[in-house]
Amino acid sequence: MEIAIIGLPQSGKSLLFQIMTGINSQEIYGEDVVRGNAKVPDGRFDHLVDIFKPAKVTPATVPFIDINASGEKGWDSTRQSASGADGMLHVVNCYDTEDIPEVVGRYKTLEAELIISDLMIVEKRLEKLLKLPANALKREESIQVALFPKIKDHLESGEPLRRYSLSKDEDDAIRSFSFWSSRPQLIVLNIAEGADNPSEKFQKAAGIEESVMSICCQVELEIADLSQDDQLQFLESMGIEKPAFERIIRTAFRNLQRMYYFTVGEDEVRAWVIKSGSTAPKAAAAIHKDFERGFIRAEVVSYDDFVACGDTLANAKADGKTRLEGKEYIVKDGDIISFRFNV
Ligand SMILES: Nc1nc2c(ncn2[C@@H]2O[C@H](COP(=O)(O)OP(=O)(O)OP(=O)(O)O)[C@@H](O)[C@H]2O)c(=O)[nH]1
Ligand SMILES: [Mg+2]
Repeated sequence: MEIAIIGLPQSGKSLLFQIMTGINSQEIYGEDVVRGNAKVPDGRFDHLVDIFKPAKVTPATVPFIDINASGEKGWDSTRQSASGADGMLHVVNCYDTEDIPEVVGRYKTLEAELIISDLMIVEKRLEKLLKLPANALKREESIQVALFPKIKDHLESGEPLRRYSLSKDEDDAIRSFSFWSSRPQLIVLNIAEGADNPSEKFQKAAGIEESVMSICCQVELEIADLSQDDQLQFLESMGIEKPAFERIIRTAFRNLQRMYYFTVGEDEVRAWVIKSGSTAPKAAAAIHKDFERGFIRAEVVSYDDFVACGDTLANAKADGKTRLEGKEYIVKDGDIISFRFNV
């Protein structure tokens, strides 16, 4: 699970990466990708930490990668380094112009680069497969031979692969190619200080359905450097309620179809990241494989019930808000869980 930050040169990728992860990738020379984790901001988690005052605090994180690539060659050479990215943040420079058609043009320039880079892979692969006799093709290769002429046409018409609907088999058969244009995108407009939020106008003008968010990277980098109290004061003085980068991280995280549950105690308050829709034993495996194998029950209280019961587990239990859930239980975001297991 990873999110790749892409964008044209000087769009503000590394600033955004630094705001979210605290890592200044400009200080790391000679790497075409830099990796770092961003904390997922969550008021519920902060509240649990306040209540339990644990020795150790482990919030949910999202791994981001800052990618330095441009031009079709660049996209081709960094493709493998970013092959584990399930999603992308596409940063567009909006700080030196407010002209929407100009900004849309920048967005489409990079989209076209990615599409052409994918197209070259498709053409090369198809050429190779067509040289083989049909009866020598493995199952996956037969799927590719049938599919690639279709996705070639699609790419040639300027459309990204994420807008081509693939069957499960087709999806599996092309996964190893790590196509850039097949991954979901969140578009981030890097705007100038004090500029109006252009997200909606951009989305309309570009004719896209992807989510679009705006942030002033330069200002938010200053905010991210401040202590929490100073942050609040600074935001208030600017009439902003929450820094935009927090919403960007949360949205990017949700787009990966992930969520988390909490474990609490005096030793540690921790958020465990799992796939949305996981059963209780699968969720337990995030802590330890043995928890899944020896799973007996999950003792679950929802975050809201916990708070409603005066922020104590004992009250939640006394009020009948603590549930004992079995193997079929689908864990919900924000559940506070303690597992019973037997190894
Ligand atoms: N005025 C202004 N300049 C910005 C803003 N965001 C980025 N810049 C400028 O753009 C430069 C590049 O920002 P980076 O974050 O390094 O951009 P990048 O996309 O990582 O650039 P490359 O890695 O070189 O492709 C910064 O040094 C700033 O001068 C902004 O919000 N306002
Ligand atoms: Mg950079």
